[in-house]
Amino acid sequence: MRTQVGIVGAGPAGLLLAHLLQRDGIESIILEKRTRAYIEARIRAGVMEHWVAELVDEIGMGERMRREGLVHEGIEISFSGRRRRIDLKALTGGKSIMVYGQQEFVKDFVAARLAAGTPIRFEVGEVSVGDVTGNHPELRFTDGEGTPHRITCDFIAGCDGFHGVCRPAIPDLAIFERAYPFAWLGILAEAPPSSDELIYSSHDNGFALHSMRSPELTRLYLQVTPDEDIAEWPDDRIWAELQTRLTQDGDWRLSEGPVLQKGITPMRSFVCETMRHGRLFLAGDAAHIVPPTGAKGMNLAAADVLLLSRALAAYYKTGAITALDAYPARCLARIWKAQRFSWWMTSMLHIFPDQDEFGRRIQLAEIDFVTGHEAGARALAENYVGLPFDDEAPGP
Ligand code: FAS
Ligand code: PHB
Repeated sequence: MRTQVGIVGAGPAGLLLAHLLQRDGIESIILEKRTRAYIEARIRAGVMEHWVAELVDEIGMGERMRREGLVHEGIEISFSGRRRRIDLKALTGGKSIMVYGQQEFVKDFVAARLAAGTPIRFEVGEVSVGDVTGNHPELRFTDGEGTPHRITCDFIAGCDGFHGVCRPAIPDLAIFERAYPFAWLGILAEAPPSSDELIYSSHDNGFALHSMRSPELTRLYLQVTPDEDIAEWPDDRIWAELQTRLTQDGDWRLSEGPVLQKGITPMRSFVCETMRHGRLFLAGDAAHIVPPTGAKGMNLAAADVLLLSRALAAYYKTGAITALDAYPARCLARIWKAQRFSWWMTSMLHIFPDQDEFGRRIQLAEIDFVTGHEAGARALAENYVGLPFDDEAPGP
């Protein structure tokens, strides 16, 4: 087989990239190791930055998102027995966030890609990346019957997530990482959201988050230890702890309901600054991981592939390689700002095992400043809705 851009991974990065490339007349093939049903059922991110929702509209993919997604103009932060609202819209000149589950985004884009004729090979095995230093790198894989195949490409996009095979195919990686001394236990509950907006809560017992997926589905998270055993958390224990941590101001109760899904997500910050090797380009979680406190994961993946699609379009249109050469630096300028914001939100709102009383009071004072003073609130709001792209980012 032959294609212009071989894409490994049918997550948000790979699917959005294929869509953007096709708009510029660039063909691609997507290799995905899981089944279509699996990737469309995987519960992950929930919050889209303002520009991502606008991009989805602009590329003609916004119909169901606008019908079923929830536009939020603010978030709330609960601490020291009170709850304060951050008015995202007022603080950012009219921007908001779109609450639309990642799995819905994936469903929409898989359907659109298949309808447009982009080959998505599901349930592939043994994917490997050939020599990418030449002009026609190869992707090798086996299909569902174990038959080996090769795809000759002009470029390969490694959109295969944190545990993929593309990053390891790059020599001499420059990696930066930090592990956090806690994880998130997340549940999806068949219960109407108890508030119209997201509530981030910092309680002496630990962090909790109230989010949602629809008027019928609530998405909730609890800070737990990094090696927590989900078997130790029956539904009634989860609800009791969520009630304690989220109902700090006393007169508010969380609506409960059947727990449809539960899981534990580790918390880490990770950046691989080597986002390119020859004609292999990494995008999304293949290159970086953020703690989900800042709701940046999926949004960073979208930013990477927007920049990559523009660079590839310039190459195919004029043969120019300037934007391809500048790709890592331009992505990393945004990635590190999202890493800082995610680290800051995580450090401000979670209880650390080695934290003393002084440290807790500093945290509460910071939350008080951020929620009670415009300068602090604006800094949070601008990052939360998505920073403007840094057009003068460093790069060749
Ligand atoms: P993805 O990991 O989504 O997609 C990679 C794809 O590549 C997958 O479909 C995988 O099956 C495939 N793949 C991997 N190896 C392959 C191989 N060898 N061959 C072929 N295909 C291969 N972000 C938030 O903002 N908020 C959240 O609440 C949140 N919760 C999360 C919970 C979990 C459990 C995880 C793991 C992540 C969460 N994230 C969250 C982050 C998440 O949303 C990512 O940022 C987002 O999925 C990134 O998209 P991709 O880069 O496309 O990677
Ligand atoms: C979610 O709805 O899954 C969600 C929202 C905000 C976050 C993390 C996760 O910071």
